Amino acid sequence: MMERGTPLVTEMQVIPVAGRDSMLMTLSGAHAPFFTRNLVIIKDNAGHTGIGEIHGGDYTCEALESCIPLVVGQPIGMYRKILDNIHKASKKAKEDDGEGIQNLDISKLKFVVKAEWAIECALLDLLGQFLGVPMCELLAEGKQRDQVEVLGYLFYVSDKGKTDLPYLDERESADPWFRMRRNEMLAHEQIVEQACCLQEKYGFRNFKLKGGVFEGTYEMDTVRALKKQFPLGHINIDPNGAWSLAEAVGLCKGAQDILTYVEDPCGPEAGFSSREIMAEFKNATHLPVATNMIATNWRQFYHAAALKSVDIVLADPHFWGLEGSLRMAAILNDWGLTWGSHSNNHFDITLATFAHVAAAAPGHPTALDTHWIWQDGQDLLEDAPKIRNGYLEVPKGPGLGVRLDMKKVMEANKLYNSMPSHDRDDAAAMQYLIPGWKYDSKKPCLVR
Ligand code: GKR
Ligand code: MG
Repeated sequence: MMERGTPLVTEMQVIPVAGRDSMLMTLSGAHAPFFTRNLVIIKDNAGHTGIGEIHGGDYTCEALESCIPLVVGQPIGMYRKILDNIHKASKKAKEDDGEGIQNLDISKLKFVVKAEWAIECALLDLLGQFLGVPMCELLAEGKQRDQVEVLGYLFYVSDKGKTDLPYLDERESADPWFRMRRNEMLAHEQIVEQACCLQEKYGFRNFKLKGGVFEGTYEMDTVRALKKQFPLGHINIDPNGAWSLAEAVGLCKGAQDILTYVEDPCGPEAGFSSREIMAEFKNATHLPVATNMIATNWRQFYHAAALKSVDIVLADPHFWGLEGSLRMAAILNDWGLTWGSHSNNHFDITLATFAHVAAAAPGHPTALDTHWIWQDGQDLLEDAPKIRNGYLEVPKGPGLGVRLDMKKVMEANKLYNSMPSHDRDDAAAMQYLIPGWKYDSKKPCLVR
């Protein structure tokens, strides 16, 4: 036991893990049967365990491992100093050209993700346990709400039977959503059925359709079908910048009655950056615009704000850090803009973290993105927070307020170790559908 001050970190472990996914379609191709994440587990001499989760892959895993000497032996109360030391020690990778993900090149996602977010989370988990308060009380201005609105993230899903890849089959499940989520869903009616099934299970009132798969006109027809089914629901679409400015304006002008906001409708073109193009889109359509692609750091945000390119910044804590994401929430709220969070496939540790971060966000956040519905059931926690009536519960216990199930973690680690490659590759599955398929940031993935 420590004598005075806060407990000291005695151990930091980095455990890479993998989980199962459906053949979800996006601009970058088709999701593979497995997705990867990295877990950070930090122990202190008060006997507590803190946890954090971040994107997968060897690059991020190695970045985390290199931080261990800067974390072990330090008092948890010095977590800001620990993170500052990590920032000062970190070097920009040679291959990082600074482009970020404005073209959704997923090979660059690892440079946008901040590995130390998982360490920040684990240390705040420990500090909350030491102080006996939930993590959200330590963030920003403290807890603002008991539950956090989340949206139903709808995806077109391809027929896994067209591949020989080991996608999960849940047709025997007793749960109607689990039975549905591994099947092909490409038609408008099937996406509406997907949304109805999700509403039944999780109570969502808001939905986002992942676009960039078919021609924009087809995807907007899906949006219309969704709005018809849910006249009071908020419906959004995210084609990840696949549309040209002219196409995006043509598709969205006058669409205020069906779209609550549009996310990253267009990207860079004709020598103009995506921030300039999105500003022109907003001027032409007057639709609220969200992004997780054109403002992923403060320098990008400065230009996006100066050009008034966006109304809603989906400041994913995996990109911005917990504190950075909430600093963004405060600025947006002061400026009359809106905060939310983007997501990628994740486990329930991220889900719990999203709950705490969003619970502390000032103002009126937009319903949060989460891919969890596609992973639900693959819990690494004994007590994963629940989504009910469209809201994610905020764990009430001290720190993150959840307990890791080490048996499940080690199974997920075994799955990870059985994979020949740990990096996300959306082209491999796609090539079963379209031989020789290659990523093109301007062409929806099924349009070749
Ligand atoms: O899960 O394939 C996906 C998404 O397309 C993801 O890669 C994006 O980063 O969902 C994300 C987004 O909002 O752009
Ligand atoms: Mg997006």
